[in-house]
Amino acid sequence: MTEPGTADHDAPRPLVLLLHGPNLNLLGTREPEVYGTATLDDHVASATAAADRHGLDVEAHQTNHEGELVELIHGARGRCAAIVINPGAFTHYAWSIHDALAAFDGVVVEVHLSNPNAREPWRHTSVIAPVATGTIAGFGGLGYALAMQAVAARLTAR
Ligand code: CA2
Repeated sequence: MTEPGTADHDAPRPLVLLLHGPNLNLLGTREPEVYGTATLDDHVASATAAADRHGLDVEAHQTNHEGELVELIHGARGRCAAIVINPGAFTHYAWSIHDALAAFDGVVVEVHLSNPNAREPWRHTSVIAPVATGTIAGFGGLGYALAMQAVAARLTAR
């Protein structure tokens, strides 16, 4: 039996699904003034390291296809404790991703490298935000570490 307030080292670690949407596979190759110089692999590695420090495991995927993101979100149901998602431009119009996330019974963190609200008006709408537990935007790659910290805090509070 585990004493209250102590870690159960035999318990399975919660799994976080880390999702990236369209064009984010190009990170590090263009627009460094907006998105920085780190590659997607760099962000996944630092997010995974941050998650590990919080006792979380990570499964990461990137896709340029809306339906594939929907399938990945469905596959998280009953399996993952949280989803951390940078939906890329799908953020601004993909209601199918909104609906899939609404059917996920866990913590959802929306992450953006840039601050879409400080950019073109069409980026100011997020159809993901209403079904996210919270949103982290504008802090570059640090946003993923902050997201993992937020997931761990939310899971502990449950
Ligand atoms: O700031 C973010 O993380 C975004 O989700 C990035 C999306 C953008 O549509 C959102 O408004 C905000 C775009 C990602 C495109 O990334 C590229 C990276 C390098 C080269 C070309 C595109």
